Amino acid sequence: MPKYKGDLQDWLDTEECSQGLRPSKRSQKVASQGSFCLSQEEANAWVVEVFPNQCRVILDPSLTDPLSRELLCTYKRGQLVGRMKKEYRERTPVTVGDRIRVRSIDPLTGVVEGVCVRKNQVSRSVPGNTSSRLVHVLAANLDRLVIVASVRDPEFSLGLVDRFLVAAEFEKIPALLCINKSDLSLGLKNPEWNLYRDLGYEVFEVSAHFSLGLEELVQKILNQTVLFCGQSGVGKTSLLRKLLGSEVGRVGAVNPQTGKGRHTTTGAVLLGGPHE
Ligand SMILES: Nc1nc2c(ncn2[C@@H]2O[C@H](COP(=O)(O)OP(=O)(O)OP(=O)(O)O)[C@@H](O)[C@H]2O)c(=O)[nH]1
Ligand SMILES: [Mg+2]
Repeated sequence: MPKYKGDLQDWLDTEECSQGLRPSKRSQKVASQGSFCLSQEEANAWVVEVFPNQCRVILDPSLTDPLSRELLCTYKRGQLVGRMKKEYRERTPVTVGDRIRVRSIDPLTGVVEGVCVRKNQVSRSVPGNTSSRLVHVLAANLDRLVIVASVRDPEFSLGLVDRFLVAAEFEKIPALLCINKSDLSLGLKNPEWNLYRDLGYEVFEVSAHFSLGLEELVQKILNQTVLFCGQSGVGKTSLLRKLLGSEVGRVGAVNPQTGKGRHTTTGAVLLGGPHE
């Protein structure tokens, strides 16, 4: 299935969407039906992954079907209109972590009928899109942001950590710092990240490779919906593999010339099942 490309030819940059602030009559009708502001009680599923025009969802267990089921659902672009803001427009009407109402079509597929109001969201501007403020909402309804950085390979960067902290503070999402690759920090005295401890943030020094410090981190995020974010190559996927004990995602070696990651993971996905 095609993934986001993030350029001007991106799959949602149609004529209708690019006129974001002047939605069509049909779209206005969809919006006025209120399908973007469902109450939590009206929802019956979680979005776990988003594709062009489709998303993978997990249905809540019901009395008739006590096992939660996974469906591939279509969503309408018109549904985007409901959350359109003056300052920006969102690339998709649903994102990972959204609570939605779904109508099943058959045991494997369905249609998204509505989306709940989000308690928070983390977004970034779509790269290469300069003509309008198009944002990519990475995830919604988060209990915590785990900002991952590494001791080196790639080098620790205050600026990058700050950017994620600003996003967390803006959305009032509790954040913590996870400094990975602690196996490479031997002999390092008073590292830069101590600054964040002084500011009151919790900092966990861990090593995915050597399973160091992971237990403390697990205790902190247990039963929460958490977004792991951070620069490419810091070891987010490696950490998730260790924490979830499964073969999730692909781990990619850092470029030995530049010391930077290779953007191995390209999309967000809700792992380990939803938490209410
Ligand atoms: N020394 C050391 N290397 C690690 C550790 N954790 C991960 N790595 C290495 O760091 C590199 C990048 O790991 P990934 O898990 O792919 O990093 P990522 O943050 O998911 O990267 P992107 O998907 O590109 O954003 C790989 O070569 C890993 O083997 C660690 O604890 N210590
Ligand atoms: Mg990755």
